[in-house]
Amino acid sequence: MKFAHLADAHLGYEQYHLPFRAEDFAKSFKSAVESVVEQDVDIVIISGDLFHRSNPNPKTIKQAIEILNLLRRENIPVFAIEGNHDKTIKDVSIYDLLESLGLLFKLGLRKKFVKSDFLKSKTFGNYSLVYANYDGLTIFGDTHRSSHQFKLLMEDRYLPDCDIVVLHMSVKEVVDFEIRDDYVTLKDLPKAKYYALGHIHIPISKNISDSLFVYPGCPERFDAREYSLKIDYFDELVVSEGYEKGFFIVKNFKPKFVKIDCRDLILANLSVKDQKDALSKIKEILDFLNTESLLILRIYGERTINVEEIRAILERNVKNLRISFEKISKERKVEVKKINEVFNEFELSLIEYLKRSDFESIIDIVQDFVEREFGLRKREKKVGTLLDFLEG
Ligand SMILES: [Mn+2]
Repeated sequence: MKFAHLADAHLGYEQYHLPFRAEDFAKSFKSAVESVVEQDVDIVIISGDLFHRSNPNPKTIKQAIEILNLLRRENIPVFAIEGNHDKTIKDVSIYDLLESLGLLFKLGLRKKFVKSDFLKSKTFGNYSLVYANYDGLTIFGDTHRSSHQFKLLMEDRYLPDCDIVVLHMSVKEVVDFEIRDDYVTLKDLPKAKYYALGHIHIPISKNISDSLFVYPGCPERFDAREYSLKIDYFDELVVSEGYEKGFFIVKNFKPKFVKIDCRDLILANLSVKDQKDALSKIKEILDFLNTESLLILRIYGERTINVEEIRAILERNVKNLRISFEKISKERKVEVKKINEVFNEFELSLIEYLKRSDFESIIDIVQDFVEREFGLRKREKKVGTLLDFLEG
């Protein structure tokens, strides 16, 4: 069995309010699907966020129909789930519309029982859990849910162990950078051979105890973190390559990443002394730009600079420029004093005393310390008075 695994196409996303970016997202998804058709796969799995919004405009819907039609023409069934961006609480979602058109099969909980060539239903309370059975393989999945809701549903084992499970969420052990939103852990998931995941926009493929956990990522550059190239110019010029974009072809449960060409998104961070320094640094980074690229330029400096002059130079060299200037204050020298320059002898001996761990509470320590230092007997003095004494 050979399948393609895609996710997070985000069709209709006018990044930075630029209409041509929505075209880019459609182009990248189309290139991915064209590449899928060439690879002669049996099925396609889409792990959510096919659209950027749950109510895409007619133009975006038309793009989706035309692209998915490339797969239908080849009789390649598409199994999909809704992501956090394109799910809806309304009765009919955009996925239901595409399903009516025969362009995909939607997996997950529904009010109605479904049975067709590829789809089966399993009863879950008042709902039906719609899953796929293809070539003897069971493919379960569901719409994006909060980790709280997902864990509650999994307490009742709503998703059973299966061959492939399709989900749109962050799985903590799979994502090795800090997750900014909700996540689940491995123990929350059903057992499967292949976890067809969506939601994380950079490609990740991990093998954990004989199971594959795969995020294909977004086929376009969704935000500045997904740069193609990063230029840092503080003391010296440092250029680092960014992330590849694409999807996975999985043959006999072995995933292979397929790269898609998309527009460059270049992130540049510059620290400058003055306008002259800024212009000379800008001149040096021109070689890394191209007239089709998006440039996000962040300039940091102690003195205000003429951003418009820089903009005029760069605008000729890139497709779109986003430029920001942030004034930074002079580096403040932090003097690190030695402990005996800060505290007097009495305080130092108190600190040493506080480090002792053989006392039950801080009050015991203080009582004992005061008794030792000043010869006061703790039985004769109340705790409150002791504290008053210390504060005074
Ligand atoms: Mn997404």
